[in-house]
Amino acid sequence: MLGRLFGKIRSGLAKTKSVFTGVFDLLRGKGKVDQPFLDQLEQLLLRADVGPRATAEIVDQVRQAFRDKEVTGEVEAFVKQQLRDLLATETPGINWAAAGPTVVMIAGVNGSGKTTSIAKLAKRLQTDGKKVLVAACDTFRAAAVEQLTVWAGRIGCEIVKQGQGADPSAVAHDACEKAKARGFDVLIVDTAGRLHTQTHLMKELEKIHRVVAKQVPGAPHEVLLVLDATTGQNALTQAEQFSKSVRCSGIVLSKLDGTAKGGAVFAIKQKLGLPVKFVGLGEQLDDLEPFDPDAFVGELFEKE
Ligand SMILES: Nc1nc2c(ncn2[C@@H]2O[C@H](COP(=O)(O)OP(=O)(O)OP(=O)(O)O)[C@@H](O)[C@H]2O)c(=O)[nH]1
Ligand SMILES: [Mg+2]
Repeated sequence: MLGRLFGKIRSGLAKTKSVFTGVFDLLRGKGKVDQPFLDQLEQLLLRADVGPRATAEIVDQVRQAFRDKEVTGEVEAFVKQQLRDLLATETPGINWAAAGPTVVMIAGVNGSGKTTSIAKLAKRLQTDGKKVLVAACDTFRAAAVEQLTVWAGRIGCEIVKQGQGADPSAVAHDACEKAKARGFDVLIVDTAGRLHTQTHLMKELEKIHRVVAKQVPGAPHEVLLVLDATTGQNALTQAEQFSKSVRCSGIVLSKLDGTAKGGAVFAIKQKLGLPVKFVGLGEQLDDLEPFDPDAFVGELFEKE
């Protein structure tokens, strides 16, 4: 089981890893930690989507610690530790409600992977023994309700839905009532894709937020923003803009399998302070993993 899981993370990270190869080749090479070395480290980290701020911080720390010293294994270990520290979080996994249902709201732009991630998360939590309910609050498109219904059927979890065009907050309200009355452990709320510039849709999201907060104490316990990893630094801009309207608690980074831009996790955490809680590694139900910073950094630096 562990081998298979590790294999999936490994293959899911293959593309991201290929751009980090330059970083570890440099760190495992010969020479001195001089200005050309630091410049090259900077270029390579930027190319790996680590982002300007996080990159500047790492390069600065390396300069301070090793200036004009020989490049040894210590420099590599130091950079790895810097990368791990960037991702360190006090709130890994789901923030569970002390009592009653835990409400997880999912938000993000169109097509970022929200509905698929919900299905994967529901499956994972159900496998862990939780009683899971999903709410189809993307009432914008008929196909969206249908999509979640198909996933729920496949997983064998219950769903609360209404017709297309229904008020998403009303669906959220019903779902909260059901979750409380029927002893569900988790309610996962799907929402329609939206851009932060669509003011009325952002207001709608805030309304869903208000409704669940009123229905369930402490809810929403998580507001997870689903970001498409293939968009790299754009994902960062999206996260920044979304979190201005809705208080997000963490990120689901989807489609990591299809991109070399996974280094964006460093930029996201560094710039927004939002932890990446789960990563999507494919289109199937089993392709979601809790994000483990140590394993992530370790894997990036693992030689083939
Ligand atoms: N390769 C890969 N594809 C993914 C992953 N997650 C989602 N997808 C695909 O991305 C596409 C969009 O996924 P959805 O879950 O429908 O995205 P959404 O955010 O709900 O979309 P809207 O509701 O239209 O805003 C689908 O084709 C998914 O199969 C992932 O981790 N890896
Ligand atoms: Mg969707």
